[in-house]
Amino acid sequence: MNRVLLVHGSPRGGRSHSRRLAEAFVQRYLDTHAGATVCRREVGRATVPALTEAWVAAAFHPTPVARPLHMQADLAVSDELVDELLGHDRLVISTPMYNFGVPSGLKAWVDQVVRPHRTVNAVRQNDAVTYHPLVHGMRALIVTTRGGHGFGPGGDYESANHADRWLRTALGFIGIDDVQVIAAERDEDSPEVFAVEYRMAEAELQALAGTW
Ligand code: FMN
Repeated sequence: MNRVLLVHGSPRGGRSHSRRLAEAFVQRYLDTHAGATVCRREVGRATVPALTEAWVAAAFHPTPVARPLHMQADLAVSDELVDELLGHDRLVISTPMYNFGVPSGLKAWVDQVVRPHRTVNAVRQNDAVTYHPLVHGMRALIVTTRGGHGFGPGGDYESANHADRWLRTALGFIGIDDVQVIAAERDEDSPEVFAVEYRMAEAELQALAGTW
């Protein structure tokens, strides 16, 4: 228990606000949970392969144990990322909002870990298919920053938020339903205005860390 997988989505390093907020949260989490561990997965500054035709054919093979060797090779990265995810029980994702969604590296990571037969099962009965999530007992936190404002619950631009809201949907699809989102907005306003938002998110994260 208390094994944290920390996934960083920003292409920015030291300048990244979402990364810094998430790192501070995890540090506090480690300080308040004896025996807790953290493993970092970089997807913003490292290349996660986009899905290919070969990947789709291999992942959707009807009988996974009968996959030929070349198909197994096509899923090697996905298998590594899925194994890593399943080896943890806490998931922290840091990400900026990019063009109303998430940066492409984080999208690619999600594509690699939403895996038929491994993290979600599609069960066909007569003409209909139903989906059964295969990830159990995992809790997630999304730490996000945005240049604009009003993308949170009840905000004027909530419906334009395809970042953390989409992440919540995709994670729920594989069984990660316990998802919290903490955001700092207005990064594109003045530094003083953003600093207030940042400090509020920081305080919220620090308070959450002890009980999460
Ligand atoms: N902010 C928004 O509110 N909505 C957007 O759609 C949006 N798109 C962006 C696209 C790009 C390519 C960049 C560089 C920034 C964008 N921003 C947008 C601003 C970032 O979300 C904001 O600066 C964020 O704090 C950056 O996160 P980081 O410091 O962790 O890298």
